[in-house]
Amino acid sequence: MRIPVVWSPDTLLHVPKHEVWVGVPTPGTELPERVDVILEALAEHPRHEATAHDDRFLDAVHDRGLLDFLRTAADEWAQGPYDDLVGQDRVVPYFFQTDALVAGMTPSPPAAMHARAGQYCYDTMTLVGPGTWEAARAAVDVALTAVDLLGAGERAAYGLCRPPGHHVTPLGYGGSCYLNNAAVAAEALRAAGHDTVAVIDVDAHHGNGTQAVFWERADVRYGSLHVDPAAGWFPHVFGHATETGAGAGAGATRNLPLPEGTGDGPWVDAVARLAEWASDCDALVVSLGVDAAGDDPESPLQVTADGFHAAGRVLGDLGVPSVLVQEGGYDLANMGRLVAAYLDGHGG
Ligand code: SP5
Ligand code: ZN
Repeated sequence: MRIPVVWSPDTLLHVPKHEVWVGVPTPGTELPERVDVILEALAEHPRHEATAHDDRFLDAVHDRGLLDFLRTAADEWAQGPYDDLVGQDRVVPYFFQTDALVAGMTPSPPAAMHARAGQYCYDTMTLVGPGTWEAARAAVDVALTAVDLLGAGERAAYGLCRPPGHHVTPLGYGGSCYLNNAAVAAEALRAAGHDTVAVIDVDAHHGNGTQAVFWERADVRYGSLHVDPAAGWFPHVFGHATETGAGAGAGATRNLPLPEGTGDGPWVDAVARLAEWASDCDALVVSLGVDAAGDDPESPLQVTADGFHAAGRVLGDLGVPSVLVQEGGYDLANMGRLVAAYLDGHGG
């Protein structure tokens, strides 16, 4: 049985155009064409269009301030002088209210839109434009529709979420992500009666957002393997092995940072360690980024299609209901077959 695919045409509405990196606009990497190449590679899989869901699980994951900002930001930006003045038609923060700025004082809410952006966005690579909110919200519906398919009896379902989500914290967005699709899926699985849910994140980058959402929770575990942030990789300040959760969630977070250049053998071994750690969970969310691939422009890991197939096998063998959520992966020429390889390994 091939794993059913959930998608939404609205996920194509987000067109990042640029990322601003070290002050320089570079071409966007998280492109709408990612959806096309994945759908093409999964042409033989049953396909479902996402259905609309209310905000219940989105509200469980994110603060209203972030949701309201993202929903209105593009329109408010368009009313400002930014396009006329400097030709910028996307929301790009330039001012960040860090702890270092605040210095223990109580800041007032900024009036200017170009200052407000930095209240929620923690990098300069994650631009908001017309359609960004609609696409991000559609990606949440994709994830929730995949959860629904498990309720209808499927053993696994794949949500072609775009934009991705694992870098989004309760209050902050970044890393090409706007809403945390995997975290929303985990909340929905909990509400559907699965007592313990494991989110296993195989994206090349640490999912600092998902970790933050469940940091003090024992009922949703977060395990990730990723290129070592201590070697200089995004998200830079999180993803170290010493981060294991806090409070009720002490021990419910697990991080396996890997050296640059890590290939199939040790990468699949790390997936197996996370699988064993999660083996007593009742349901699984896989944050399925495929940017650990050798040809991917955004990471130095060297995983092949065989590695993704083996990872699917290892996690599928846990034998629990599984929602697979697309995260990163930017090599348009190869990423479709990498997703297909993982799904074939995981099995229905
Ligand atoms: C979901 C996901 O995989 N997000 C990863 C975002 C990491 N981006 C880090 C970008 C670092 C600079 N890249 C320069 C590329 C120039 N276009
Ligand atoms: Zn990534």
